[in-house]
Amino acid sequence: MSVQAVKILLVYPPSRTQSHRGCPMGMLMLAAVLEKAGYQVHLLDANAANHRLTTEEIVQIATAMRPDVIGMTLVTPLVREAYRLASALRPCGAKLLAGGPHATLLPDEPLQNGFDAVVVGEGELTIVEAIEAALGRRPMASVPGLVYRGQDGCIQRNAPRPPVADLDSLPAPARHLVKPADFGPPDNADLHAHIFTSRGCPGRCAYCAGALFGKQFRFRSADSVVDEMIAIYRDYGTRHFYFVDDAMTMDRPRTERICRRLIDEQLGFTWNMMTRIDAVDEELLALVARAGCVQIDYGIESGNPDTLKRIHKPHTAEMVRRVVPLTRRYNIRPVGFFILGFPWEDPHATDATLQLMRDLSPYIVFHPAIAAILIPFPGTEIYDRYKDEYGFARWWTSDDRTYDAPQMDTHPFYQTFMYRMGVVLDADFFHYTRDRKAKIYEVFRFMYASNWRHRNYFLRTAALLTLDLSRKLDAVSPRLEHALFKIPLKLWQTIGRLRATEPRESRPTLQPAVETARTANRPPVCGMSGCGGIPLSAPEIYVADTEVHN
Ligand code: B12
Ligand code: SF4
Repeated sequence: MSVQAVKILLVYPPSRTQSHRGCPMGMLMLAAVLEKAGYQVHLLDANAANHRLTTEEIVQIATAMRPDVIGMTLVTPLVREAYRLASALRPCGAKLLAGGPHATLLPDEPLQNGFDAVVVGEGELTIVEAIEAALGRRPMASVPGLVYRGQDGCIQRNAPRPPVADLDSLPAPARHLVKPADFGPPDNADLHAHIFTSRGCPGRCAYCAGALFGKQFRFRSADSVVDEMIAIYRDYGTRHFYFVDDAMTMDRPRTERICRRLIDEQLGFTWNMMTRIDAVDEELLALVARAGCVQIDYGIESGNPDTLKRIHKPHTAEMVRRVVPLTRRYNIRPVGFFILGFPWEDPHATDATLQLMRDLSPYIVFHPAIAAILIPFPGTEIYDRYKDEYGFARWWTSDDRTYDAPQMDTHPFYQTFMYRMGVVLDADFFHYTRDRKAKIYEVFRFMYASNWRHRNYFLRTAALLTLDLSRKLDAVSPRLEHALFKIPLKLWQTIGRLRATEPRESRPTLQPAVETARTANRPPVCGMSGCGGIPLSAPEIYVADTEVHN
Protein backbone atom coordinates (compact mmCIF):
# COMPACT_ATOMS: atom_id res chain seq x y z
CA MET A 1 0.00 0.00 0.00
CA SER A 2 1.43 3.41 -0.93
CA VAL A 3 1.76 6.11 1.71
CA GLN A 4 -1.02 8.11 -0.02
CA ALA A 5 -3.41 5.22 0.45
CA VAL A 6 -2.82 5.03 4.22
CA LYS A 7 -5.64 6.61 6.20
CA ILE A 8 -4.84 8.02 9.66
CA LEU A 9 -7.48 9.10 12.14
CA LEU A 10 -6.30 11.33 15.02
CA VAL A 11 -8.64 11.30 18.01
CA TYR A 12 -8.87 13.52 21.11
CA PRO A 13 -10.88 11.25 23.41
CA PRO A 14 -14.17 12.23 25.05
CA SER A 15 -14.56 13.87 28.41
CA ARG A 16 -17.79 13.47 30.34
CA THR A 17 -17.41 16.92 31.75
CA GLN A 18 -15.31 19.28 29.68
CA SER A 19 -15.14 20.74 26.22
CA HIS A 20 -12.99 23.37 24.51
CA ARG A 21 -13.36 26.11 21.93
CA GLY A 22 -9.70 26.05 20.90
CA CYS A 23 -8.41 23.36 18.55
CA PRO A 24 -6.00 20.72 19.90
CA MET A 25 -2.54 21.95 18.96
CA GLY A 26 -0.65 18.69 19.53
CA MET A 27 -2.90 16.79 17.13
CA LEU A 28 -2.65 19.52 14.50
CA MET A 29 1.14 19.54 14.71
CA LEU A 30 1.23 15.79 14.19
CA ALA A 31 -1.30 16.06 11.37
CA ALA A 32 0.97 18.56 9.60
CA VAL A 33 3.89 16.13 9.73
CA LEU A 34 1.72 13.29 8.46
CA GLU A 35 0.25 15.31 5.61
CA LYS A 36 3.74 16.39 4.59
CA ALA A 37 4.72 12.72 4.46
CA GLY A 38 1.76 12.07 2.15
CA TYR A 39 -0.74 10.27 4.41
CA GLN A 40 -4.49 10.98 4.42
CA VAL A 41 -5.26 12.54 7.78
CA HIS A 42 -8.60 13.01 9.58
CA LEU A 43 -9.21 14.62 12.94
CA LEU A 44 -11.89 13.91 15.55
CA ASP A 45 -11.92 16.08 18.65
CA ALA A 46 -14.55 14.59 20.91
CA ASN A 47 -14.53 17.68 23.12
CA ALA A 48 -15.06 20.33 20.48
CA ALA A 49 -17.51 22.64 22.24
CA ASN A 50 -20.20 22.59 19.55
CA HIS A 51 -19.86 19.00 18.48
CA ARG A 52 -19.04 16.75 21.37
CA LEU A 53 -18.77 13.07 20.50
CA THR A 54 -19.43 10.02 22.63
CA THR A 55 -17.35 6.86 22.50
CA GLU A 56 -20.14 5.17 20.54
CA GLU A 57 -20.25 7.97 17.97
CA ILE A 58 -16.49 7.83 17.45
CA VAL A 59 -16.68 4.09 16.93
CA GLN A 60 -19.45 4.56 14.37
CA ILE A 61 -17.42 7.16 12.47
CA ALA A 62 -14.26 5.04 12.58
CA THR A 63 -16.14 1.96 11.41
CA ALA A 64 -17.44 3.87 8.40
CA MET A 65 -14.10 5.55 7.69
CA ARG A 66 -11.98 2.37 8.03
CA PRO A 67 -8.68 4.07 8.95
CA ASP A 68 -5.46 2.05 8.93
CA VAL A 69 -4.12 3.68 12.08
CA ILE A 70 -5.87 5.56 14.88
CA GLY A 71 -3.68 7.88 16.97
CA MET A 72 -5.01 9.09 20.30
CA THR A 73 -3.82 11.76 22.75
CA LEU A 74 -3.90 10.67 26.37
CA VAL A 75 -4.21 13.18 29.22
CA THR A 76 -4.63 11.79 32.72
CA PRO A 77 -8.18 12.97 33.48
CA LEU A 78 -9.45 11.41 30.25
CA VAL A 79 -7.64 8.07 30.20
CA ARG A 80 -10.51 6.02 31.54
CA GLU A 81 -12.69 7.15 28.65
CA ALA A 82 -9.73 6.75 26.26
CA TYR A 83 -9.14 3.15 27.32
CA ARG A 84 -12.83 2.36 26.96
CA LEU A 85 -12.71 3.91 23.49
CA ALA A 86 -9.60 1.90 22.55
CA SER A 87 -11.36 -1.37 23.46
CA ALA A 88 -14.45 -0.33 21.52
CA LEU A 89 -12.32 0.55 18.48
CA ARG A 90 -10.50 -2.80 18.32
CA PRO A 91 -13.09 -4.44 16.05
CA CYS A 92 -12.46 -1.68 13.44
CA GLY A 93 -9.18 -3.41 12.70
CA ALA A 94 -7.07 -0.22 12.79
CA LYS A 95 -3.75 -0.20 14.60
CA LEU A 96 -4.03 1.89 17.76
CA LEU A 97 -1.26 4.32 18.63
CA ALA A 98 -1.16 6.35 21.86
CA GLY A 99 0.80 9.52 22.64
CA GLY A 100 0.55 12.67 24.75
CA PRO A 101 1.31 13.55 28.37
CA HIS A 102 -0.20 10.51 30.12
CA ALA A 103 1.18 8.03 27.58
CA THR A 104 4.61 9.62 27.96
CA LEU A 105 4.53 9.39 31.74
CA LEU A 106 3.17 5.83 31.89
CA PRO A 107 3.90 4.19 28.53
CA ASP A 108 3.13 0.62 29.64
CA GLU A 109 -0.42 1.41 30.73
CA PRO A 110 -1.96 2.04 27.27
CA LEU A 111 -0.49 -1.27 26.08
CA GLN A 112 -2.41 -2.99 28.86
CA ASN A 113 -5.56 -1.17 27.77
CA GLY A 114 -5.97 -1.97 24.11
CA PHE A 115 -3.25 0.06 22.33
CA ASP A 116 -0.69 -1.52 19.99
CA ALA A 117 2.13 0.96 20.54
CA VAL A 118 2.96 4.14 22.45
CA VAL A 119 4.99 7.14 21.31
CA VAL A 120 6.88 8.66 24.23
CA GLY A 121 7.45 12.44 24.31
CA GLU A 122 7.19 14.77 21.36
CA GLY A 123 5.56 13.03 18.45
CA GLU A 124 6.71 14.90 15.35
CA LEU A 125 9.95 13.03 14.78
CA THR A 126 8.54 9.63 15.70
CA ILE A 127 5.02 9.42 14.32
CA VAL A 128 5.80 8.52 10.70
CA GLU A 129 8.20 5.75 11.70
CA ALA A 130 5.73 4.57 14.35
CA ILE A 131 2.93 4.31 11.79
CA GLU A 132 5.13 2.44 9.36
CA ALA A 133 6.12 0.05 12.16
CA ALA A 134 2.50 -0.38 13.30
CA LEU A 135 1.60 -1.31 9.70
CA GLY A 136 4.38 -3.91 9.73
CA ARG A 137 6.47 -2.08 7.14
CA ARG A 138 9.50 -1.61 9.36
CA PRO A 139 10.67 -3.26 12.59
CA MET A 140 9.22 -1.81 15.79
CA ALA A 141 12.68 -2.14 17.34
CA SER A 142 14.06 0.40 14.84
CA VAL A 143 11.91 3.30 16.07
CA PRO A 144 13.42 5.40 18.90
CA GLY A 145 10.79 6.61 21.36
CA LEU A 146 8.44 3.66 20.74
CA VAL A 147 7.07 1.32 23.42
CA TYR A 148 5.27 -1.84 22.24
CA ARG A 149 4.79 -5.54 22.88
CA GLY A 150 7.42 -7.83 21.40
CA GLN A 151 6.56 -11.16 19.78
CA ASP A 152 6.92 -12.87 23.17
CA GLY A 153 4.21 -10.55 24.54
CA CYS A 154 6.67 -8.69 26.77
CA ILE A 155 6.77 -4.90 26.76
CA GLN A 156 9.72 -3.51 24.82
CA ARG A 157 10.95 0.02 25.45
CA ASN A 158 13.14 1.42 22.71
CA ALA A 159 15.78 4.05 23.41
CA PRO A 160 14.24 7.52 23.83
CA ARG A 161 13.91 9.88 20.89
CA PRO A 162 15.88 13.09 21.49
CA PRO A 163 13.62 16.15 21.69
CA VAL A 164 13.11 18.30 18.58
CA ALA A 165 16.23 20.49 18.50
CA ASP A 166 15.10 22.99 15.87
CA LEU A 167 11.48 23.92 16.50
CA ASP A 168 11.47 26.22 13.46
CA SER A 169 11.91 23.16 11.27
CA LEU A 170 8.47 21.80 12.20
CA PRO A 171 5.64 22.42 9.74
CA ALA A 172 2.87 24.80 10.79
CA PRO A 173 -0.07 23.06 12.52
CA ALA A 174 -2.61 21.68 10.01
CA ARG A 175 -5.30 24.15 11.09
CA HIS A 176 -7.28 23.57 7.90
CA LEU A 177 -8.34 20.17 9.28
CA VAL A 178 -10.50 21.85 11.90
CA LYS A 179 -14.18 22.49 11.22
CA PRO A 180 -14.79 25.89 12.88
CA ALA A 181 -18.49 25.22 13.43
CA ASP A 182 -17.57 22.27 15.66
CA PHE A 183 -15.74 24.52 18.11
CA GLY A 184 -18.15 27.40 18.63
CA PRO A 185 -20.15 30.19 17.06
CA PRO A 186 -18.85 31.94 13.91
CA ASP A 187 -17.19 34.66 16.01
CA ASN A 188 -15.28 32.11 18.11
CA ALA A 189 -11.99 33.96 18.63
CA ASP A 190 -10.48 31.06 20.58
CA LEU A 191 -10.40 28.66 17.65
CA HIS A 192 -6.95 29.50 16.35
CA ALA A 193 -5.74 31.63 19.27
CA HIS A 194 -3.34 29.05 20.72
CA ILE A 195 0.26 29.27 19.59
CA PHE A 196 3.07 27.14 20.90
CA THR A 197 6.38 28.96 20.69
CA SER A 198 8.70 27.04 23.01
CA ARG A 199 9.08 23.69 24.71
CA GLY A 200 10.65 22.51 27.90
CA CYS A 201 10.75 24.01 31.34
CA PRO A 202 13.72 24.12 33.70
CA GLY A 203 11.35 24.28 36.71
CA ARG A 204 10.75 21.34 39.02
CA CYS A 205 7.46 22.25 40.69
CA ALA A 206 6.34 19.40 42.91
CA TYR A 207 2.79 19.24 41.50
CA CYS A 208 3.69 19.42 37.78
CA ALA A 209 4.83 16.64 35.49
CA GLY A 210 7.12 18.98 33.64
CA ALA A 211 9.00 15.98 32.24
CA LEU A 212 6.93 15.85 29.05
CA PHE A 213 9.04 18.25 27.02
CA GLY A 214 12.16 17.97 29.17
CA LYS A 215 13.94 20.53 31.29
CA GLN A 216 15.85 22.14 28.47
CA PHE A 217 14.12 25.28 27.25
CA ARG A 218 13.93 25.28 23.43
CA PHE A 219 12.26 28.00 21.48
CA ARG A 220 11.16 29.04 18.02
CA SER A 221 12.73 32.12 16.48
CA ALA A 222 10.88 35.40 16.83
CA ASP A 223 10.34 35.57 13.07
CA SER A 224 8.78 32.13 12.90
CA VAL A 225 6.36 33.06 15.72
CA VAL A 226 5.30 36.41 14.28
CA ASP A 227 5.04 34.94 10.76
CA GLU A 228 2.67 32.29 12.13
CA MET A 229 0.54 34.98 13.82
CA ILE A 230 0.30 36.87 10.54
CA ALA A 231 -0.55 33.70 8.63
CA ILE A 232 -3.28 32.80 11.12
CA TYR A 233 -4.69 36.32 10.87
CA ARG A 234 -4.69 36.13 7.06
CA ASP A 235 -6.27 32.69 6.95
CA TYR A 236 -8.73 32.94 9.83
CA GLY A 237 -8.96 36.57 10.92
CA THR A 238 -7.59 35.82 14.42
CA ARG A 239 -6.25 38.94 16.13
CA HIS A 240 -5.97 37.79 19.70
CA PHE A 241 -3.52 35.04 20.54
CA TYR A 242 -2.68 32.94 23.55
CA PHE A 243 0.88 31.69 23.88
CA VAL A 244 0.43 28.34 25.60
CA ASP A 245 4.12 27.91 26.43
CA ASP A 246 4.82 26.89 29.98
CA ALA A 247 6.93 30.00 30.59
CA MET A 248 6.93 32.30 27.59
CA THR A 249 9.58 34.77 28.78
CA MET A 250 12.27 32.30 29.84
CA ASP A 251 14.48 33.45 27.00
CA ARG A 252 14.35 37.19 27.33
CA PRO A 253 16.16 38.25 24.13
CA ARG A 254 13.77 36.06 22.13
CA THR A 255 10.72 37.62 23.84
CA GLU A 256 12.12 41.07 23.14
CA ARG A 257 12.61 40.22 19.48
CA ILE A 258 9.00 39.03 19.17
CA CYS A 259 7.78 42.24 20.83
CA ARG A 260 9.95 44.53 18.70
CA ARG A 261 8.61 43.03 15.50
CA LEU A 262 5.01 43.26 16.69
CA ILE A 263 5.59 46.92 17.60
CA ASP A 264 7.58 47.87 14.49
CA GLU A 265 5.10 46.35 12.08
CA GLN A 266 2.11 47.76 13.99
CA LEU A 267 0.28 44.51 13.57
CA GLY A 268 -2.34 45.40 16.13
CA PHE A 269 -2.53 41.93 17.65
CA THR A 270 -3.33 41.44 21.29
CA TRP A 271 -2.15 38.43 23.25
CA ASN A 272 -2.00 36.57 26.53
CA MET A 273 0.83 34.50 27.90
CA MET A 274 1.71 32.29 30.84
CA THR A 275 4.95 32.97 32.61
CA ARG A 276 6.68 32.86 35.95
CA ILE A 277 6.74 35.64 38.52
CA ASP A 278 10.54 35.53 38.51
CA ALA A 279 10.73 35.80 34.71
CA VAL A 280 9.40 39.37 34.34
CA ASP A 281 10.51 42.84 35.43
CA GLU A 282 9.35 46.38 34.83
CA GLU A 283 11.28 46.88 31.61
CA LEU A 284 9.92 43.70 30.11
CA LEU A 285 6.36 44.47 31.22
CA ALA A 286 6.57 47.87 29.54
CA LEU A 287 7.75 46.25 26.34
CA VAL A 288 5.21 43.41 26.21
CA ALA A 289 2.40 45.90 26.93
CA ARG A 290 3.47 48.02 23.95
CA ALA A 291 3.56 44.86 21.83
CA GLY A 292 -0.08 44.03 22.62
CA CYS A 293 0.10 41.82 25.71
CA VAL A 294 -3.18 42.24 27.59
CA GLN A 295 -3.02 39.37 30.05
CA ILE A 296 -0.36 37.42 31.91
CA ASP A 297 -1.22 34.20 33.75
CA TYR A 298 1.03 33.68 36.75
CA GLY A 299 1.28 30.44 38.71
CA ILE A 300 1.40 32.00 42.18
CA GLU A 301 0.20 28.85 43.97
CA SER A 302 0.64 29.90 47.61
CA GLY A 303 1.32 32.74 50.02
CA ASN A 304 2.93 30.45 52.52
CA PRO A 305 6.77 30.62 52.46
CA ASP A 306 7.14 27.03 53.65
CA THR A 307 4.80 25.75 50.92
CA LEU A 308 6.50 27.79 48.21
CA LYS A 309 9.79 26.25 49.27
CA ARG A 310 8.43 22.71 49.45
CA ILE A 311 6.92 22.89 45.97
CA HIS A 312 10.17 24.40 44.64
CA LYS A 313 8.70 27.66 43.41
CA PRO A 314 11.42 30.12 42.50
CA HIS A 315 9.44 33.15 43.75
CA THR A 316 8.52 34.52 47.16
CA ALA A 317 5.27 36.13 48.31
CA GLU A 318 7.11 39.47 48.36
CA MET A 319 8.02 39.10 44.68
CA VAL A 320 4.36 38.40 43.92
CA ARG A 321 3.31 41.54 45.84
CA ARG A 322 5.69 43.55 43.67
CA VAL A 323 5.08 41.98 40.25
CA VAL A 324 1.28 41.78 40.24
CA PRO A 325 0.57 45.50 40.81
CA LEU A 326 3.39 46.34 38.41
CA THR A 327 1.74 44.21 35.74
CA ARG A 328 -1.54 46.06 36.25
CA ARG A 329 0.28 49.38 36.07
CA TYR A 330 1.14 48.55 32.47
CA ASN A 331 -2.50 47.89 31.73
CA ILE A 332 -1.95 44.15 31.56
CA ARG A 333 -4.45 41.97 33.37
CA PRO A 334 -2.61 39.72 35.86
CA VAL A 335 -4.39 36.40 36.38
CA GLY A 336 -3.34 34.35 39.40
CA PHE A 337 -3.45 30.58 39.74
CA PHE A 338 -3.34 29.16 43.26
CA ILE A 339 -3.29 25.64 44.65
CA LEU A 340 -5.01 24.80 47.92
CA GLY A 341 -4.84 21.72 50.09
CA PHE A 342 -1.20 20.72 50.19
CA PRO A 343 -0.96 17.76 52.58
CA TRP A 344 1.38 19.51 55.00
CA GLU A 345 -0.76 22.64 55.35
CA ASP A 346 -3.15 23.34 58.20
CA PRO A 347 -5.87 26.03 58.13
CA HIS A 348 -3.38 28.47 59.61
CA ALA A 349 -0.97 27.93 56.69
CA THR A 350 -3.82 28.61 54.27
CA ASP A 351 -4.38 31.96 56.01
CA ALA A 352 -1.05 33.14 54.60
CA THR A 353 -2.37 32.42 51.10
CA LEU A 354 -5.63 34.18 51.89
CA GLN A 355 -3.72 37.20 53.15
CA LEU A 356 -1.66 37.33 49.95
CA MET A 357 -4.89 37.14 47.96
CA ARG A 358 -6.36 40.02 49.97
CA ASP A 359 -3.28 42.12 49.25
CA LEU A 360 -3.45 41.34 45.53
CA SER A 361 -7.20 41.60 45.11
CA PRO A 362 -7.32 45.24 43.88
CA TYR A 363 -5.13 44.25 40.94
CA ILE A 364 -5.66 40.64 40.06
CA VAL A 365 -8.22 38.26 38.58
CA PHE A 366 -8.21 34.98 40.46
CA HIS A 367 -8.46 31.84 38.42
CA PRO A 368 -10.25 29.24 40.50
CA ALA A 369 -9.28 26.48 38.08
CA ILE A 370 -10.04 22.80 38.23
CA ALA A 371 -6.64 21.97 39.64
CA ALA A 372 -6.97 24.66 42.31
CA ILE A 373 -7.42 21.94 44.90
CA LEU A 374 -4.32 19.82 44.68
CA ILE A 375 -4.70 16.95 42.19
CA PRO A 376 -1.80 14.49 42.35
CA PHE A 377 -1.03 13.95 38.65
CA PRO A 378 1.26 11.02 37.83
CA GLY A 379 4.91 11.79 37.31
CA THR A 380 4.88 14.51 39.95
CA GLU A 381 6.81 14.62 43.18
CA ILE A 382 3.55 14.99 45.10
CA TYR A 383 2.12 11.84 43.54
CA ASP A 384 5.20 9.74 44.20
CA ARG A 385 5.57 10.95 47.77
CA TYR A 386 1.97 10.62 48.95
CA LYS A 387 0.28 7.96 46.82
CA ASP A 388 0.75 5.17 49.37
CA GLU A 389 0.16 7.27 52.46
CA TYR A 390 -3.20 8.52 51.16
CA GLY A 391 -4.05 5.46 49.06
CA PHE A 392 -4.61 7.17 45.72
CA ALA A 393 -2.21 5.14 43.55
CA ARG A 394 -3.49 5.01 39.95
CA TRP A 395 -6.60 6.98 40.87
CA TRP A 396 -7.23 7.79 37.20
CA THR A 397 -8.30 4.23 36.49
CA SER A 398 -10.63 3.96 39.46
CA ASP A 399 -14.39 4.43 39.41
CA ASP A 400 -14.46 6.40 42.61
CA ARG A 401 -11.83 8.96 41.81
CA THR A 402 -12.43 12.23 43.60
CA TYR A 403 -11.88 14.36 40.53
CA ASP A 404 -14.93 14.69 38.42
CA ALA A 405 -17.82 17.01 37.88
CA PRO A 406 -20.39 17.17 40.67
CA GLN A 407 -23.61 15.55 39.54
CA MET A 408 -26.77 17.60 39.86
CA ASP A 409 -28.64 14.84 41.62
CA THR A 410 -26.01 14.08 44.20
CA HIS A 411 -24.16 17.31 44.84
CA PRO A 412 -25.33 20.50 46.55
CA PHE A 413 -25.92 23.72 44.65
CA TYR A 414 -22.76 25.46 45.86
CA GLN A 415 -20.51 22.68 44.57
CA THR A 416 -22.24 22.52 41.21
CA PHE A 417 -22.04 26.31 40.93
CA MET A 418 -18.37 26.44 41.83
CA TYR A 419 -17.65 23.67 39.38
CA ARG A 420 -19.17 25.76 36.62
CA MET A 421 -16.57 28.33 37.60
CA GLY A 422 -13.83 25.73 37.42
CA VAL A 423 -13.45 24.26 40.91
CA VAL A 424 -13.91 20.62 41.85
CA LEU A 425 -14.71 21.33 45.48
CA ASP A 426 -14.91 17.72 46.51
CA ALA A 427 -11.47 16.81 45.18
CA ASP A 428 -10.25 15.17 48.36
CA PHE A 429 -7.18 13.10 47.67
CA PHE A 430 -5.65 14.10 51.00
CA HIS A 431 -8.60 13.36 53.30
CA TYR A 432 -9.14 16.93 54.44
CA THR A 433 -10.61 17.56 57.86
CA ARG A 434 -13.81 19.61 58.20
CA ASP A 435 -11.76 22.61 59.27
CA ARG A 436 -9.58 22.42 56.21
CA LYS A 437 -12.55 22.01 53.90
CA ALA A 438 -14.14 25.05 55.51
CA LYS A 439 -10.96 27.03 55.01
CA ILE A 440 -10.70 25.97 51.37
CA TYR A 441 -14.30 27.06 50.83
CA GLU A 442 -13.52 30.40 52.49
CA VAL A 443 -10.63 30.98 50.08
CA PHE A 444 -12.73 30.23 47.00
CA ARG A 445 -15.51 32.42 48.34
CA PHE A 446 -12.99 35.21 48.68
CA MET A 447 -11.77 34.67 45.10
CA TYR A 448 -15.32 34.98 43.76
CA ALA A 449 -16.09 38.03 45.89
CA SER A 450 -12.93 39.68 44.60
CA ASN A 451 -13.53 38.78 40.96
CA TRP A 452 -17.09 40.05 41.19
CA ARG A 453 -16.21 43.29 42.91
CA HIS A 454 -17.13 45.41 39.90
CA ARG A 455 -20.56 43.88 39.64
CA ASN A 456 -23.78 45.15 41.08
CA TYR A 457 -23.45 45.11 44.89
CA PHE A 458 -26.83 43.52 45.54
CA LEU A 459 -26.42 40.77 42.95
CA ARG A 460 -22.95 39.96 44.24
CA THR A 461 -24.12 39.83 47.85
CA ALA A 462 -27.12 37.69 46.88
CA ALA A 463 -24.88 35.25 44.98
CA LEU A 464 -22.49 34.86 47.89
CA LEU A 465 -25.28 34.47 50.42
CA THR A 466 -26.91 31.83 48.24
CA LEU A 467 -23.68 29.86 48.15
CA ASP A 468 -23.33 30.14 51.93
CA LEU A 469 -26.92 29.07 52.50
CA SER A 470 -26.54 26.04 50.25
CA ARG A 471 -23.37 25.02 52.04
CA LYS A 472 -24.84 25.42 55.51
CA LEU A 473 -28.04 23.59 54.64
CA ASP A 474 -26.08 20.78 53.04
CA ALA A 475 -24.14 20.30 56.27
CA VAL A 476 -27.41 19.91 58.20
CA SER A 477 -29.58 18.06 55.68
CA PRO A 478 -28.44 17.32 52.12
CA ARG A 479 -32.00 16.29 51.21
CA LEU A 480 -33.45 19.59 52.37
CA GLU A 481 -30.74 21.49 50.51
CA HIS A 482 -31.47 19.58 47.36
CA ALA A 483 -35.22 20.11 47.63
CA LEU A 484 -34.79 23.86 48.17
CA PHE A 485 -32.15 24.48 45.53
CA LYS A 486 -33.50 22.31 42.76
CA ILE A 487 -35.52 25.12 41.21
CA PRO A 488 -32.83 27.87 41.32
CA LEU A 489 -30.34 25.34 39.96
CA LYS A 490 -32.55 24.52 36.98
CA LEU A 491 -33.18 28.23 36.36
CA TRP A 492 -29.50 29.04 36.52
CA GLN A 493 -28.65 26.20 34.13
CA THR A 494 -31.27 27.30 31.63
CA ILE A 495 -29.91 30.87 31.70
CA GLY A 496 -26.40 29.45 31.22
CA ARG A 497 -27.52 27.42 28.20
CA LEU A 498 -29.28 30.42 26.64
CA ARG A 499 -26.25 32.64 27.20
CA ALA A 500 -23.94 30.05 25.65
CA THR A 501 -25.78 30.39 22.35
CA GLU A 502 -25.41 34.20 22.26
CA PRO A 503 -22.63 35.50 19.98
CA ARG A 504 -19.72 36.82 21.99
CA GLU A 505 -18.44 40.37 22.04
CA SER A 506 -16.45 41.21 18.94
CA ARG A 507 -12.69 41.48 19.04
CA PRO A 508 -10.50 44.59 18.71
CA THR A 509 -10.21 46.09 15.25
CA LEU A 510 -7.12 45.73 13.12
CA GLN A 511 -5.76 49.08 14.27
CA PRO A 512 -2.98 48.56 16.80
CA ALA A 513 -5.49 47.40 19.36
CA VAL A 514 -3.85 48.52 22.55
CA GLU A 515 -3.06 51.98 21.22
CA THR A 516 -6.56 52.36 19.80
CA ALA A 517 -8.01 51.39 23.14
CA ARG A 518 -5.87 53.92 24.92
CA THR A 519 -6.62 56.79 22.58
CA ALA A 520 -10.31 56.00 22.75
CA ASN A 521 -9.95 56.19 26.51
CA ARG A 522 -11.25 52.70 27.11
CA PRO A 523 -9.27 49.76 28.36
CA PRO A 524 -8.04 47.11 25.93
CA VAL A 525 -10.16 44.02 25.91
CA CYS A 526 -8.96 40.60 26.72
CA GLY A 527 -9.93 38.04 24.15
CA MET A 528 -8.75 35.07 26.07
CA SER A 529 -10.72 31.98 25.74
CA GLY A 530 -13.88 32.00 27.70
CA CYS A 531 -13.59 35.52 29.01
CA GLY A 532 -15.24 36.96 25.93
CA GLY A 533 -13.45 40.29 25.70
CA ILE A 534 -13.99 41.68 29.16
CA PRO A 535 -12.49 45.12 29.76
CA LEU A 536 -9.31 44.96 31.77
CA SER A 537 -10.75 47.22 34.39
CA ALA A 538 -13.55 44.76 35.10
CA PRO A 539 -11.97 41.50 36.11
CA GLU A 540 -14.05 38.44 35.41
CA ILE A 541 -13.83 34.75 35.90
CA TYR A 542 -13.27 32.34 33.10
CA VAL A 543 -12.03 28.80 32.81
CA ALA A 544 -9.33 28.98 30.14
CA ASP A 545 -11.04 27.72 27.03
CA THR A 546 -12.55 24.81 28.82
CA GLU A 547 -16.27 24.60 29.29
CA VAL A 548 -17.65 22.38 31.96
CA HIS A 549 -20.79 20.32 31.81
CA ASN A 550 -22.96 18.52 34.25
C1 B12 B 1 -3.29 24.56 26.26
C2 B12 B 1 -3.48 23.51 27.35
C3 B12 B 1 -4.77 23.21 27.70
C4 B12 B 1 -5.98 23.79 26.97
C5 B12 B 1 -6.22 23.07 25.65
C6 B12 B 1 -6.00 21.59 25.68
C7 B12 B 1 -6.13 21.00 24.30
N1 B12 B 1 -7.22 20.42 24.02
O1 B12 B 1 -5.23 21.08 23.50
C8 B12 B 1 -7.12 23.59 28.00
C9 B12 B 1 -7.29 24.86 28.77
C10 B12 B 1 -8.48 23.17 27.44
C11 B12 B 1 -6.51 22.53 28.90
C12 B12 B 1 -7.24 21.83 29.79
C13 B12 B 1 -6.70 20.89 30.63
N2 B12 B 1 -5.39 20.60 30.81
CO1 B12 B 1 -4.00 21.34 29.77
N3 B12 B 1 -2.51 22.05 28.94
C14 B12 B 1 -2.38 22.88 27.98
C15 B12 B 1 -0.88 23.14 27.72
C16 B12 B 1 -0.48 24.41 28.42
C17 B12 B 1 -0.48 23.19 26.26
C18 B12 B 1 -1.03 22.01 25.42
C19 B12 B 1 -0.45 22.07 24.07
O2 B12 B 1 -1.01 22.66 23.15
N4 B12 B 1 0.73 21.53 23.92
C20 B12 B 1 1.46 21.61 22.67
C21 B12 B 1 1.47 20.30 21.95
C22 B12 B 1 2.47 20.37 20.81
O3 B12 B 1 1.86 19.29 22.83
P1 B12 B 1 0.95 18.01 23.13
O4 B12 B 1 -0.46 18.29 22.96
O5 B12 B 1 1.39 17.39 24.39
O6 B12 B 1 1.36 17.01 21.91
C23 B12 B 1 2.67 16.56 21.67
C24 B12 B 1 3.04 15.25 22.40
O7 B12 B 1 2.38 15.07 23.61
C25 B12 B 1 2.78 14.17 21.41
N5 B12 B 1 1.42 13.64 21.28
C26 B12 B 1 0.27 14.11 21.75
N6 B12 B 1 -0.74 13.33 21.38
C27 B12 B 1 -0.25 12.34 20.63
C28 B12 B 1 -0.86 11.29 19.99
C29 B12 B 1 -0.09 10.40 19.24
C30 B12 B 1 -0.74 9.28 18.54
C31 B12 B 1 1.31 10.59 19.15
C32 B12 B 1 2.12 9.67 18.37
C33 B12 B 1 1.94 11.65 19.83
C34 B12 B 1 1.15 12.52 20.54
O8 B12 B 1 3.12 14.79 20.19
C35 B12 B 1 2.69 16.17 20.21
C36 B12 B 1 3.64 16.97 19.40
O9 B12 B 1 4.94 16.90 19.93
C37 B12 B 1 -0.25 21.87 28.38
C38 B12 B 1 1.16 22.07 28.90
C39 B12 B 1 2.17 21.69 27.89
N7 B12 B 1 3.34 22.19 28.09
O10 B12 B 1 1.92 20.96 26.93
C40 B12 B 1 -1.25 21.56 29.48
C41 B12 B 1 -1.46 20.12 29.89
C42 B12 B 1 -1.58 19.25 28.67
N8 B12 B 1 -2.76 20.17 30.54
C43 B12 B 1 -2.85 19.40 31.56
C44 B12 B 1 -4.02 19.27 32.34
C45 B12 B 1 -3.88 18.50 33.62
C46 B12 B 1 -5.22 19.83 31.91
C47 B12 B 1 -6.55 19.72 32.63
C48 B12 B 1 -6.84 18.38 33.21
C49 B12 B 1 -6.59 20.83 33.65
C50 B12 B 1 -7.69 20.63 34.57
N9 B12 B 1 -7.31 20.51 35.81
O11 B12 B 1 -8.81 20.58 34.18
C51 B12 B 1 -7.54 20.05 31.51
C52 B12 B 1 -7.97 18.77 30.77
C53 B12 B 1 -8.83 19.15 29.63
C54 B12 B 1 -9.21 18.04 28.77
N10 B12 B 1 -10.47 17.78 28.70
O12 B12 B 1 -8.37 17.45 28.15
C55 B12 B 1 -1.57 18.68 31.84
C56 B12 B 1 -1.69 17.19 31.48
C57 B12 B 1 -0.96 16.35 32.48
C58 B12 B 1 -1.36 14.94 32.35
N11 B12 B 1 -0.81 14.15 33.21
O13 B12 B 1 -2.14 14.53 31.55
C59 B12 B 1 -0.52 19.50 31.00
C60 B12 B 1 0.63 18.71 30.43
C61 B12 B 1 -0.01 20.63 31.94
C62 B12 B 1 0.93 20.12 33.01
N12 B12 B 1 2.22 20.36 32.90
O14 B12 B 1 0.52 19.52 33.97
N13 B12 B 1 -5.16 22.42 28.73
S1 SF4 C 1 4.47 24.42 36.91
FE1 SF4 C 1 5.22 25.66 35.22
S2 SF4 C 1 7.22 26.41 36.00
FE2 SF4 C 1 6.69 24.67 37.29
S3 SF4 C 1 7.66 22.90 36.31
FE3 SF4 C 1 5.54 23.00 35.52
S4 SF4 C 1 5.70 24.13 33.63
FE4 SF4 C 1 7.61 24.53 34.78
